[in-house]
Amino acid sequence: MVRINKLEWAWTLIIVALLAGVAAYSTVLLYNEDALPAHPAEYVDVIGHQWYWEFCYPANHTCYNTSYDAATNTASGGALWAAPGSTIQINVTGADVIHSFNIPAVGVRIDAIPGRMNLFAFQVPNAAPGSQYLIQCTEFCGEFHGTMRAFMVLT
Ligand SMILES: [Cu+2]
Repeated sequence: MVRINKLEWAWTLIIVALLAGVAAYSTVLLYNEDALPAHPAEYVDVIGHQWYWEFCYPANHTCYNTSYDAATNTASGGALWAAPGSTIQINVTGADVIHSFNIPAVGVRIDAIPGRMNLFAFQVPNAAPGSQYLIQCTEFCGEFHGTMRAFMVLT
């Protein structure tokens, strides 16, 4: 029969306690990471379509379809307009297939899934009004996936 001495018990229990502590701490952290702000500066509904982004502003009941021109790397028709430094909430969904809404420079990426609304909040960079941040679909969604782009424009 194997005898476990006091030292072995001690180091086993210390490790178990450490791991339990790390697990509890990171669970709370991950949970809070997804928490939405109580009063975001604005709400924007983001809808992914083959192959363009639609931005809706519930506060003034308007929607804009963005059209991207690859030749000039510009977009017209609409944008994700946001105030510098503000915290905004985006409600992201897909109209046809799965897309993914990504603003690489800001570290925002959230899937746009038909039949599902993904809620996400982030802080807009505190940069000069007029600054533009590329938005790119990052879930392969068909023929023109590569040019499924738009811009976040600071107002
Ligand atoms: Cu897409």
